[in-house]
Parts: sequence; C-alpha cells; structure tokens
Amino acid sequence: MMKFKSPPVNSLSLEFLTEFSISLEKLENDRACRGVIITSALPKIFSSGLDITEMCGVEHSSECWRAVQELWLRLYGSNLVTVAAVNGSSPAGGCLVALSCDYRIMADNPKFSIGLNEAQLGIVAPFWFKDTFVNVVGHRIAERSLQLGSLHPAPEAHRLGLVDELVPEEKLMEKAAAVMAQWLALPDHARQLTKTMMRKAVLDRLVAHREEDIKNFITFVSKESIQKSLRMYMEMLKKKKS
Ligand code: CO8
Repeated sequence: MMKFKSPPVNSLSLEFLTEFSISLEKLENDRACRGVIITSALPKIFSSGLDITEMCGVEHSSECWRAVQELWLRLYGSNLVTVAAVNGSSPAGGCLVALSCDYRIMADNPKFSIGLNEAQLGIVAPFWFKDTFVNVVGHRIAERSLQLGSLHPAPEAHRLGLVDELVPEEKLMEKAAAVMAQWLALPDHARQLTKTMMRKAVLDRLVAHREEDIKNFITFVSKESIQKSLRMYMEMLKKKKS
C-alpha cells in the first residue's frame, strides 16, 4: 500500500512527484510485490493535483513537468496491479493519478469530488491527460467534462464511470484489498500483456512527443495571461475559506 502524506493537501510538488516515482520503481523491482493500493493518509483529500504555486513560479516548471510525465509513464504503464482507494477530493493531477490505475474505488461521500478541472483554472489538460480520461469514460463524457472543467461529486463520478465503485468510507480499504485479491488471482503475464495491449498506443504517444510537450507546457505557463488566471484561482481558493 502507498499512502500519500504531504499536508495540507497532498499537492504534487516536484519533491512529491520524484518520491512517488522512486517508490513505484522500487515496488516494480521487488519480485515479492505484484500490486499496489494507492490512497491518502490525509482526511478528505486524496491529492489536490499539481502544486499551483510551484507551477506559477516559472523557474522549476520544466523539471516539474518532466516529473509529471515520468510519474504518469511509470504508473499508467506499470506491470503491477494498481488500485486507487480515493478517500477524498481528487482534482486535476490527483484525478490523473486515480485514472492511471487499473481500478478506482471512491468513498461514498458527496463532499468528495474528482475530475480534470484544468479549464476552471484557465489552463488546458494536455493530450495524455485527455487520452487517459477518454480511455476510462469514453469520448463524449470526457469532452463535456473537460470543456466544463467539471469536478464530479463521488455519486456522479460513479454514474459516469470515472470511478468503478463507491463504498462507505470505513469499508474502503477492505474493499480495495478484496479487489486486489481478485486481480491478483490471474496469471501476471496474461494480465500484464493485456494491460500493455490496451495502453501502449497512449503511452507511446507521449514518449514520441515528450520534449515538445515540455516546450508547450513552458510556453503556456509562462504567458502573463495564464499566470494571472492561476493567481486569481489561488486567491479564489483563499477567499473561499474566509
Ligand atoms: N497547489 C498548491 N497549493 C494548494 C493546492 C494546489 N493544487 N490546493 C490547495 N492548496 C493550498 C491552498 O491554497 C491552501 O493554502 P493556505 O492554507 O495557505 O491558504 C491550502 O492548500 C489548503 O487548501 P484549502 O483551504 O482549499 O483546503 P480544503 O480542504 O478546503 O480544500 C481542495 C482542499 C479541495 C484540494 C482545494 O484546496 C482545491 O480545490 N484545491 C485546488 C485544486 C486544483 O484545482 N488543482 C489543480 C492543479 S493543476 C493540475 O493538477 C494539472 C495541471 C495541468 C497543466 C497543464 C497546463 C498546460
């Protein structure tokens, strides 16, 4: 089991992303490990997505973006069985982490929401976020949800197929373990080859366009208008509190 614990909101900072990738790599290389359940040690939040403050500061943006790519390539292409036990809100990059797993179980709490809400921040989810989303929910639902930057409350996320199952919060880990056992009952090689067959085209697309994707990201976040949108969004988050 891997438990995110980076208060206050498990934002995906460069440090967090690097540690996450290294931990996954270690598990991949451990012959005794065949699967991982990903969850959060924080109440109410699975992950708040990319660290917006870091993203606003242009100096690390290329390194940050490479780290996001690296993590996604590793997680989406993982040979392990990956189960996301989503025990709190999961916007943007947090949603991508869940979408990249083989199976998603979410706590049945309408206060928890999940989705690729980039459009709400005035930014655009890159093509590989979109591809991952389409592969889970289909083109129409992904298109509407991405254009509106929707954050779906857990019951709606379940209806749309964004999460596979809803369970009462106190049953989440028990259920995740049961799902893991079900997936591990299959021969690894058959399951792994099937997973590769389903995901390879999408993974290969980013591998082929990685440097271009980093360049696009930097050009985009360096724009004054985008910086302004991100600053406004952070202010809106702060105001919401007071
Ligand atoms: N990054 C940095 N800081 C954050 C983030 C974040 N993603 N989210 C929250 N924080 C900060 C808040 O500003 C606040 O700071 P402070 O205490 O100094 O005011 C603190 O964390 C706690 O936040 P809240 O008070 O809002 O906590 P709540 O428990 O009320 O809510 C939520 C938690 C639901 C996670 C809420 O904070 C939220 O909605 N956060 C924003 C999440 C979001 O929209 N993330 C999108 C990130 S973008 C991304 O992941 C993909 C980028 C793709 C880029 C492509 C470009 C080309």
